[in-house]
Amino acid sequence: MAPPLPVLYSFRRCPYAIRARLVLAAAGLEPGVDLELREVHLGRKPPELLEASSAATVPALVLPADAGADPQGSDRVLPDSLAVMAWALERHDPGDLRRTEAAARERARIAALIEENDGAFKHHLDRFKYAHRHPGDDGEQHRRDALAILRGWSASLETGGWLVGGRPSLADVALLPFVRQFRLADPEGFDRQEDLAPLQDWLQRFLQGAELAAVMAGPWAPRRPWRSQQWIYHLALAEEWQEAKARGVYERSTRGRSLQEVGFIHASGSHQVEATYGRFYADAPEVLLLTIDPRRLGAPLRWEPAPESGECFPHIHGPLPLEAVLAAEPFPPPPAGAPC
Ligand SMILES: N[C@@H](CCC(=O)N[C@@H](CS)C(=O)NCC(=O)O)C(=O)O
Repeated sequence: MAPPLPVLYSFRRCPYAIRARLVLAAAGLEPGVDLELREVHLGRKPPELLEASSAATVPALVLPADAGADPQGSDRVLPDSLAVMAWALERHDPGDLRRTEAAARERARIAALIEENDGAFKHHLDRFKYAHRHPGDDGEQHRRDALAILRGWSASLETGGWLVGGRPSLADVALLPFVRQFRLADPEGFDRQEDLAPLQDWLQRFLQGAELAAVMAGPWAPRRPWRSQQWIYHLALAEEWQEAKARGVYERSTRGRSLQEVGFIHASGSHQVEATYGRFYADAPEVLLLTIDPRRLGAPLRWEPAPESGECFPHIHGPLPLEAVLAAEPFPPPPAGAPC
């Protein structure tokens, strides 16, 4: 069997995820071949991401344990774009994006630009672009503050050039997706800034280049949680799940029957969900699929045969604690929309 691929949790238009995908591509790592690319719905994060990374932001790269080196080893998680980019370039940096051979001052300049982008520029960008999320803040002032930073970057660019040392560096790759996002908030306003001509040219080359087009194209896995054999699943009526959340514990066994009546809570393995839904829930109004981490159950879990078919199903012999439920999602999942 082929060894599992690293998994990149991503979101198509997230600037952090875009820069990670750009650098992975620059390092020669191809989605679908060298890594699995999973498009995340940020409002319904898959349990695997929640489990892997406490920040649960994208991008996050999960590197499978090296079973050869350490049979007991566990997956390694790179929880943010900086870690993903560093890992990728550590493996292969054909364009010397990190400037390993250049003067230390170039590397310091790269680090300082990324820090300014991820700190002050992102701060102003969010408060200008998403002004409605920051009531009381002066969005226009944040736009001016962001523009002042852009002017500084523009002044350091020769027309047709790059931020550090006359050829592309990690600073360009790391900052461009954020400047793209700033422009998208008000393209005409951005293009009207005559004193930003070198920066506009730098951005346009990026927007029209093959690298960006490649990382914005597929192959994307659909936006829904990925089933995993390590979890078990339970179909719940939305109303009963809401009640359980209010009470602090879930004690329904299956549709129309309680834990007290049956003695255990019915559940399904990852391969059994659709059939269970078809047998018992297809005509129910609002159904949720609960993804359950068996390690967080207080009660015993036993795989036991169903009397009619003999097929084994997981049974939870006690109440289901809310903290064992990694996700509660409408089932069947709503149709995947176009990534925005
Ligand atoms: N410092 C992180 C920031 C990543 C980040 O904030 N990503 C956003 C999407 S653009 C996210 O995942 N937001 C979801 C959340 O915060 O729950 C990095 O460099 O990767």
